[in-house]
Amino acid sequence: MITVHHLEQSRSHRVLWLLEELEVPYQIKRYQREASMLAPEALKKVHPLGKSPVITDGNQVVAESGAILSYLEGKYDSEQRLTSLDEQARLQANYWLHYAEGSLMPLLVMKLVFGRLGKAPVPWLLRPAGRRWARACRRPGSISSWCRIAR
Ligand SMILES: N[C@@H](CCC(=O)N[C@@H](CS)C(=O)NCC(=O)O)C(=O)O
Repeated sequence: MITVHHLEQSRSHRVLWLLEELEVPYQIKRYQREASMLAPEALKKVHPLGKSPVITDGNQVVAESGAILSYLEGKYDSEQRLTSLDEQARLQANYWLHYAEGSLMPLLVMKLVFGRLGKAPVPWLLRPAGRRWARACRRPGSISSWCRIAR
């Protein structure tokens, strides 16, 4: 039986979505974030990365959401319901699989971080500077292109 080590508000949803689509039985082990928003130490006992998602499938442990999706597709989509035989379509699917984590996610994380610069738990004395920096990032043509894209 597959176990999904699921951290609240995390990329683990990518894995749950695929398992549902493939109609593969699984169980969920839930983890709560620490006050710091980091994953609890318990996740390091499953995989040294200590992040979610991670799955166990018998003795096999697989971490990294993209790697997990590839593993599940390879092992559990034997009827090729989600895997296209067409090479171009497969390349496209692979592109989007890696784009999500490799290119899109860093921008979304920056957006999240910039959005919090002016708020607690940033010390109140630093919040005005944080807000100014976040505003500067939102102005067209400002600071750097990665900032603009993250808006
Ligand atoms: N590239 C990894 C990222 C894993 C990751 O950063 N997961 C976040 C949740 S979405 C996490 O565990 N955060 C808590 C922490 O970093 O301690 C993946 O795609 O699985």
